[in-house]
Amino acid sequence: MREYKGRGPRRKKPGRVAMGLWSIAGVMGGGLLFAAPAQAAAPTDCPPTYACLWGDTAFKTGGATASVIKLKQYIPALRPFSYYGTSRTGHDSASSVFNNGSTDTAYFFKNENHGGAWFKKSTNDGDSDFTNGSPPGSFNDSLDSVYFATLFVPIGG
Ligand SMILES: [Ca+2]
Ligand SMILES: [Ca+2]
Repeated sequence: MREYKGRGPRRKKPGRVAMGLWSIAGVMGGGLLFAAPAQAAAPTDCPPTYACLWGDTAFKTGGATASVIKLKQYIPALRPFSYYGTSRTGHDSASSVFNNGSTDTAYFFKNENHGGAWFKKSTNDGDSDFTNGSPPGSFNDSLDSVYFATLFVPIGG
């Protein structure tokens, strides 16, 4: 409706325009429906604005989704951190991650201080299983630092 007012009374075939808009809405709706199964829902224990790591696959550590390491900015070394409620270190142990941040891509590195190989996850995206061969492959039990893009972006990132 707003668009009609902006374009003024000269337009004489509002019906056709309306159909065009409906067609676009239809295509977008179909695309969203098609994409829905591929997009992971944020795990409940990774709150908005955080990136999260778990020691095991399926966003769990020892069977608990609440047993998480989470960050809002960066963790230069995961070694001193342990998954919530456990004594299990974050060093070389994460097997699933999720970026539930608001805007920033999160970067996950094999070495401390953003060193070594890395992969990234945009907001509302994650990987539930580092061991299944799908990207990011070869990162299982190897992560040692995590940065949101406002803090560090690697070359090529
Ligand atoms: Ca693990
Ligand atoms: Ca490592």
